[in-house]
Amino acid sequence: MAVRRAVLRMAIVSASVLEGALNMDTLDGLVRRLDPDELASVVLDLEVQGYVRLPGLMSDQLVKYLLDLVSAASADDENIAIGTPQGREADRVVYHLPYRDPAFTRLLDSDPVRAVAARFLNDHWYREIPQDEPNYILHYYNARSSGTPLDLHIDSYIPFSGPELLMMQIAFVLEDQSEQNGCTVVVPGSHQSGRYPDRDFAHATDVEATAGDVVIWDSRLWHGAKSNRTEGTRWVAIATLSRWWLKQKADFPTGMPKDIVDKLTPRQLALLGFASIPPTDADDGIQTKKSFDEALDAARRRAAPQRG
Ligand SMILES: O=C(O)CCC(=O)C(=O)O
Repeated sequence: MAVRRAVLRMAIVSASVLEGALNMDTLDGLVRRLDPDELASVVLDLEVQGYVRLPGLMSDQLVKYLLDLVSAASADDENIAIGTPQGREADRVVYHLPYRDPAFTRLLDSDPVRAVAARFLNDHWYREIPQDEPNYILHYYNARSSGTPLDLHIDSYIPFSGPELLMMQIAFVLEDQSEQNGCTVVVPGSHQSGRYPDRDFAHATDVEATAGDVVIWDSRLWHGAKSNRTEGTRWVAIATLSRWWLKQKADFPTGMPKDIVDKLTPRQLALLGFASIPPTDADDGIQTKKSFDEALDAARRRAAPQRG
């Protein structure tokens, strides 16, 4: 009887592991869609306020899966980055999330993220990829848990106003974030100021959020993060998406491990920059805009052997 129960338990466990693995392959059912009204309101908030919070976008199962990966990577000494700016040693950061698990890239390829990002970052003159598909790329993608306060800054490097933007941040909230544990802060409307931030936290609004929410901001928005005054962590995975022609801050086409590349679709590879690798010389061609098929070819040629 005990043996039968154990066998049954093992079968249930392996079925749920399998189910989890299958879901993780596509993220089907793990990220909720935006209906047209919600999408219109998200777009309006981004245009007017420069940021928006999308409640409950990720399922608990997905949040746990990603949080476990980030926590494990952060516990690993090998993860300490060279060149951490002075004064930022108390922050915890896990760099290059696409190298760690395909789910991080798949999340960026999920319907709601594509719907919002394509609206702001697609190049309408990019003919090698169909216009209803994304042609923007991943600029960098790290997970962050606050330590000391992060001054108000912009991520677009230069301030400018107008309806067009170059980059946006997509923050996947993996743990509840509050004023106590170092939540993101923003200055609503500052993306249209055309000015560098004044670094005065008094103007900023706390962006409190629950694990599973996604917060998106225009990279010109003045923003930062409060200090973490708790014993716990406040993990958020932040992807910066940019126009396809901006130089990436992480060289994903060189660094992506082969075992992960093999699990991604051509569209996901293009998102990592494999469709816009600069040619080395004239023999390599003169085209910087490539198709999904060419992204797949480039990925097969360039993928780095498995790390570790
Ligand atoms: O950790 C946060 O909430 C904000 C991080 C941030 O400002 C950034 O990555 O540019």
